[in-house]
Amino acid sequence: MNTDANFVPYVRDTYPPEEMEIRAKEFHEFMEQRRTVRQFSSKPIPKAVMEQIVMTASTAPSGAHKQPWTFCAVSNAELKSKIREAAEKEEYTNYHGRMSDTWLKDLEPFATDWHKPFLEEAPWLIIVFKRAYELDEDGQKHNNYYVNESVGLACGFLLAAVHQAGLVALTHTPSPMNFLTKVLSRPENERAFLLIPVGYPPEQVKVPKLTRKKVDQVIEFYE
Ligand code: IYR
Repeated sequence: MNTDANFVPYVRDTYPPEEMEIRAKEFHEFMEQRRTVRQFSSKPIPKAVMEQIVMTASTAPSGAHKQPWTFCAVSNAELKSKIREAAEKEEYTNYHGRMSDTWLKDLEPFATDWHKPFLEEAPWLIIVFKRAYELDEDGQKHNNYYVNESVGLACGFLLAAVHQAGLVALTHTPSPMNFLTKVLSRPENERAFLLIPVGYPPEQVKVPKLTRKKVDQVIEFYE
């Protein structure tokens, strides 16, 4: 029902083209500095920072504004150990037969293996759950919409917020991830989507020597 009462005025600053270009360029330069990091300092990060980062993620657009996500922020050492143990068990199987030779070859530049020490080292693990449906008071199921798209967008916003805070993150996909439902006692309408360790980078950390696609490799203009 699109009655006027459902709508409120929206005002935001706009910029002339030159300033727009500078702002867009500066944001690009800022985001170009983001790198995925696989080692973390164990230096603590205040809960309030994590809360702000998650609330930025939660500003993402979502299907019918259902915000079909739950972010579990884990700093508890015992839980982190449990998560590491279960993830390494799955990853061992992945690296010893479940992943194709081509896949393993594609991963060589990143020097990954089944060991996942970052799951204990990082001060925070954010486990992102997607919510396939909601249950009302009568136990009726109400499906959410475009759940993968929505939660993917929220994770993108989260990574940008982590970067803005001067922290680093890893988008980790232990596979399969269903052990997280059990370890974190999540309800049956939630499925683990991504596991994102967040922390300070350790001093003198190294990252793979990568280049990003150039402008003409990623944009096709139709003018
Ligand atoms: N989930 C595994 C393997 C892995 C897969 C891809 I694609 C990566 O970009 C990185 C790792 C792991 O976390 O090691």
